Amino acid sequence: MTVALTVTGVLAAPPASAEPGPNLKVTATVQQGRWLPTDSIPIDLTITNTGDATAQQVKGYDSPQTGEYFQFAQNTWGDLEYRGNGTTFAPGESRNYRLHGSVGSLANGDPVLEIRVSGSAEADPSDNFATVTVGLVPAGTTERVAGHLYADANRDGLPSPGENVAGAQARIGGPGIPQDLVSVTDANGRFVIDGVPAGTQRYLFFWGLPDGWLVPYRPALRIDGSGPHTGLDNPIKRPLSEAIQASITLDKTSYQPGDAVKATVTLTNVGTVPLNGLYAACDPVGAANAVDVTPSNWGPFSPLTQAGSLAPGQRLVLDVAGKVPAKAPYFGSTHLHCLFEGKTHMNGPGATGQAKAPGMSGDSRGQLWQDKNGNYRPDPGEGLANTTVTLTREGDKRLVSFARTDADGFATFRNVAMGEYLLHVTGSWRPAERSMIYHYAPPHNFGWDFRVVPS
Ligand SMILES: [Ca+2]
Ligand SMILES: [Ca+2]
Ligand SMILES: [Ca+2]
Repeated sequence: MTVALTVTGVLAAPPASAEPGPNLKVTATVQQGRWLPTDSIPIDLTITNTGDATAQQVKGYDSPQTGEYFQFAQNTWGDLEYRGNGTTFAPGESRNYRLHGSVGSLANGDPVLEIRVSGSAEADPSDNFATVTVGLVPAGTTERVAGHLYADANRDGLPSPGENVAGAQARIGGPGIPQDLVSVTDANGRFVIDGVPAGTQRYLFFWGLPDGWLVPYRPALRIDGSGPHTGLDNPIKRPLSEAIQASITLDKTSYQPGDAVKATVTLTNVGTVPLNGLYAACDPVGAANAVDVTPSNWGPFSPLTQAGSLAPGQRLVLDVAGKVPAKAPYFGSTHLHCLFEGKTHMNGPGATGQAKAPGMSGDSRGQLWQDKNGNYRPDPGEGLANTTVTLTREGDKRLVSFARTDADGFATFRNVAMGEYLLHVTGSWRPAERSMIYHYAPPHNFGWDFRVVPS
């Protein structure tokens, strides 16, 4: 009761800041986060003008008190930046800011800093600062990292009898770890690494694995004392391409835009174990002339369901319906290119079915040059002049066009159907590298140039 009365009494008293004018007030908080070096640490700021006049030239800055140095990020202060003109706060106005910063190490303990704001004609500076403590992971914090290494020979994505990998080295490295920490896996494939120091970039990797096995990607471990990192599952895999043969054929050799395509996709499990969780990942580069296939047309092999399966020895033929995209003639061809992957598998096989999409043609212009000054760039005077060049089709090597270079080494092949071609040079020169021309219609076109060397 006494306390309550006292508090009421304090609140009822006239505030010390009763003077007229702008009167800024700041509060600040740091999120709890077990912060580590390289973390971007947020500090939330609320600035209020409790006065009766507009605050001008309002700026913010910090004053380190104790602990690790807290480095504010570039431009994090925004319109409060103390080297700028400052900002304004109308009477009663309140705004929130989120500042970011980081620490370089944990050695000096939690940073304690004062956040201060200043403005012109401030009525009462006594509440213009707030003190915050940034809660770092205590210096010297370590964790145990332990797990299981196994070779997923039966491709079920799980540890199975006989799959333990013994005698391999599990290693952890990263910034601030001068030498990798190492544990050799025991007969059960288990490893234990003690004393892994705190940090955001703690990489677990393996040496001495059996040949040809693949290690799935694992992001860096965050070691901040909150663990646990003691049950890490580490399957290694054979490439799925060893177990699946894949092919794709299209039902026609030539299509028009909008034509229906029937693709025959043949998948054979040439391995000895069942394969599950399979799916087709098509057109990985997003080519504008790739056959459009609605994912559901893949049935269980849809990338959305990832539920395809193949029994040992099974040969599965999928009829997959698609459509030729409008852009196919720009490239002179259309294709269905797919990788066959699986949820718990790595490095599946790829297959491509391709067909012509005729109808567009145009000029193809480029340059031949000899690198007289050895800087791997065409320079003035390096063009290969007055030389006959020819184009042959990539597939059947048929000659489709010829041209002659001008004084600067430029040649133009006239009215060539869109597609891929090989360029040849007559006489005593030849292209230094494979001279493939990707002759596509605008805006997918790009010029070409080839360095030549004596043949
Ligand atoms: Ca104030
Ligand atoms: Ca297994
Ligand atoms: Ca040059």
